[in-house]
Order: sequence, then C-alpha cells, then structure tokens
Amino acid sequence: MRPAGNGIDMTDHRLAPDVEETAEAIASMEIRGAATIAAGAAEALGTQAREAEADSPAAFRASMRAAARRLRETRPTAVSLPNALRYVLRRMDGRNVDALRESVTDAVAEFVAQLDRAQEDLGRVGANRLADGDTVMTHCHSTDALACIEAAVEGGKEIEAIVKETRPRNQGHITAEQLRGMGVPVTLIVDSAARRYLNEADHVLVGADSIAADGGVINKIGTSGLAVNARERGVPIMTAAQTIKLHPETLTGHTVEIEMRDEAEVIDPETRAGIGEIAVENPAFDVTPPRYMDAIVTEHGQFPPESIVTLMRELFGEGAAEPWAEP
Ligand code: RUB
Repeated sequence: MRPAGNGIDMTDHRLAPDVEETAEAIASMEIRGAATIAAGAAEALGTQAREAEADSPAAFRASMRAAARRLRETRPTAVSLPNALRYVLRRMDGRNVDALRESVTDAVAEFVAQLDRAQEDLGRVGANRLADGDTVMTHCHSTDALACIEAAVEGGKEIEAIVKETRPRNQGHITAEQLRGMGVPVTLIVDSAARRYLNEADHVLVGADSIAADGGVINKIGTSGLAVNARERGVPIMTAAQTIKLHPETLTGHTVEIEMRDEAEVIDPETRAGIGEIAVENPAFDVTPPRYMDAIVTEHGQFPPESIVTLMRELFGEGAAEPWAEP
C-alpha cells in the first residue's frame, strides 16, 4: 500500500480531512499534552467513521485502520495516543457498515467521557496529598496535574504555585494562565532556577506521557533533573497520570521512544549560524527512575512507582496488540 503525499490512501480508503488536520495539529503541537492528544485522536477516528465512504465492512475496517495509522505516526512518546486508538478499534464491531459506524461512534463517546471522569477522580486523590497553605512546583503543562490543584482549591485549600517555564516551548505559560484562572498565586521561574526555589516548595507535581512497567515516568524533558533535585532537598514529588498513560508494551521489555524535535525550537537558524558550527539536540522527554518519584496518582488511587506494574497487568494484560496493522 502506498499512501499519497496528501494523506489520501490510494488503495481502498480515503482519510477524512479531519483526520489529516488532527494528525498535523498533533505533530505541530497545536494539540498537545498526553490526555488532550488521546481525546483528539479518538475524536478524529469518530469523524473517520462518520465520513468513511465504505461499501463493505472490510473496506470500512480498512479505512479505520488507515486513519489510526496516520494518527499513530504523529508523535512517538505519549502512549495515551496508541492506547486511545486501541480502545476505539477494539470496540469496532458489527455485521454491516452502519453497525460498525455506530460501534465506533459509541466507543469514541465512551472513551472521551472516561478520560474526563478519570481526570476528575485522580484530581481528588492528588488533592488529598496537598495541605492548606502548600506551595506546589510544576513542570510543563499537564491537565492531570492541574486537576489535582483544582480539586484542592475547590476543597477550600489555599495553594500557591511555582511554575517552571519549561523551555523550549514554554508550556509553563499555559500552566501559569490556567492556575491564575483558578485564583492560585503563581511565581514563574526559568528552568535553571528550580533548585533554588525548591526551598520554598512543599510538593513537586508533574504529569506523564508514559509510565513504564518498572515505574519509570516519561514526561517533559527536565522532569528527571527536577526529581533528583527534589529528592536531594527532601521535597516530595508526585506524578498525576490517568491509567491511559500506562505503557503496555513495556511489560514485554520494550522501551519508550523519546521524541527528538526540531532543533529550531532550541535556537533560531540565524542565531545558530552566527555562533558557528554547533550540534543542537532537542529531546522532548526524559525518564525519571522510580526511585526518585514518591507516588503515581491515578483514577484508581495512588501507587508507589514500583507497584504500578500490578495495575498495568490488570488493565492491559501481558502486552499490546496493534489493531491498526493490516491483517
Ligand atoms: C506535555 C507533557 C505533559 C504530559 C501530561 O508535553 O509532558 O506533562 O503530556 O499532560 P508536550 P496531561 O507539550 O510536548 O505534549 O496531563 O495533560 O495528559
């Protein structure tokens, strides 16, 4: 099979324009953050189901697989993306195209509702770890992490935040804005000031793109350094992550691919040329070993990182199929 450059698969199925747009938005980070990516990808599959012009169940299924493959290839690290595609494709069922279409639409609605519910539930768990008057240091922008602060604030606790700007994309600005929306006092700092300001923090709170079977937390680049510093300073650090972030392939020994992004995010080409011949690297994520993380907060409660494998087995079995692959 040879997909055309415009995203239209020439063999047996066309991708709905919304699938192509969503894929481009995920790749360019217009849609970003693991939970939001998962919801966007699932909804794009829903559009594909509605708009697929399939004259047989086999053609419909093939077009759904093609859409899932296009979405899957956008960003490699957040496992919520393939987990979302798996959730929907596994529930695709029916004897004719209409029934298949309906099963996908239902699965997408169920998936998105579940994401929202999981975030609310884990928010309440995470909020229990925060005390009235606490100051929380954040890294990047995580909707799961913010759900914990929001639940604490709604529960009447006064929380302050120290927000790392998170170079190179400055997702800390989004975090700062959303925290202000909750009425939380915010101090924005550059990433390299984190260790100094840990003296004033009661907690470090981050999200996750993937969680490995050994309890390693894969999150925005800089998380691991922050965790090591937090441990050295005696500041507890927690990851807020709904179970869609658990990486089933790590149960069978696979490692999580770390996305390398465009060097121009680090330095603009003109400034770079002025410096002279230099190498530039831009890894988007890093791995925090479980020994530097105090707790992983999920919608099923909080876990020491080393025990997350038990929950992973329960929810995902011993591995992960790829239902988008051609049979
Ligand atoms: C975002 C990031 C977030 C996690 C969790 O990276 O690392 O901490 O995705 O977010 P990027 P959420 O900006 O490169 O996508 O809790 O919203 O799923």
